[in-house]
Amino acid sequence: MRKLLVAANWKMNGRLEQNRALLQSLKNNGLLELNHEVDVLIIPPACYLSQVSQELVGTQVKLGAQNICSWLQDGAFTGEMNAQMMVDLNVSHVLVGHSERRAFCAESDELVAEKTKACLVSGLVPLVCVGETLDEREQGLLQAVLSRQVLTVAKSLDEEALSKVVWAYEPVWAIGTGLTATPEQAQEVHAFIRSLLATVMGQVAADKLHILYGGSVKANNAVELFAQKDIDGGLIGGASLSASDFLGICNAAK
Ligand code: G2H
Repeated sequence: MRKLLVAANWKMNGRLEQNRALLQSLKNNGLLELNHEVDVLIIPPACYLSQVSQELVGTQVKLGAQNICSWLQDGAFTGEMNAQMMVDLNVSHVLVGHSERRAFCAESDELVAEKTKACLVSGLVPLVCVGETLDEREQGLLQAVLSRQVLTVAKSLDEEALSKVVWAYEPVWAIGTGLTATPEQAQEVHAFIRSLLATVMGQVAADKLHILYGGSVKANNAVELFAQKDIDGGLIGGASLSASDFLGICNAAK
C-alpha cells in the first residue's frame, strides 16, 4: 500500500506576508493532523525556502525546491543553485523536468536525467515530471513521448537510485488550463508509466514507486483521481495557493 503524497507547487508566486498567511491558515485548518495519513510537500520559489522551512519547523510537512543546477558542485555560475545548497535549506525533494522548464528553459530529457542524478547523489528525492502536449496526444504519440521521457531517466540510474525517484504525470494540456485528464485517462497513463519502469527494475520494485498526477487538480476532482490504482497523490499548482482548496485536495488523499 503506497501512502499518498500531495505536493504544493507554488511556481513563481508568493510574497513574504502572503506566504506567512497561507502557511498559518494551512496549519490552523488541519495541515498538521493530515500527516498520519498523507505525506505533504510544499515547493515554494527558491527565495522563500528559508521562510517556509522556518514556518514548518516541528511539523512533518516536507520542503521541496523547484529547480537545481546539476552540472556544478560550487563555482563561478552566477544565478544558479546546486543540490548541496538545497540540503542546507532542509529541502527533501526537488522538482525535475516540469513541463514549464522543458518548454521555457529548453530542458532536454538528458538534462532532466542529469538533474535527477545530481539530486540522488546529494540525498534529495527527485520528483520527475513527464507528460505529453495536446498535439502529441492527438498525433498518437503519447506512449512514444512518455517512453522517451521516462526511460531516458530510468536507464541512466542503477536500480537502487531508481527506487528513490518519485514520478509525476502531468499532461501539458491539463496544466493551468482547467482541463483535467479523466480519472480513467490518467489511470491508463499511470499504469503505462509503471509498466515502463517495470521493464527496467522489475514489477515488484515498480509497484513500490509513487506516481503523482498533476494538471488542474482541484478538491472536486481529487477524490476520483486519487481513487485510481496507480495514482499515488498529486502535484498541485494553482489550487495550492489557497489554503482551503489545498486542504480539500489533501483530505481527498486520506
Ligand atoms: C501542473 C500543476 C502543478 P496546475 O503544472 O505542477 O499546476 O495544478 O496549476 O495545473
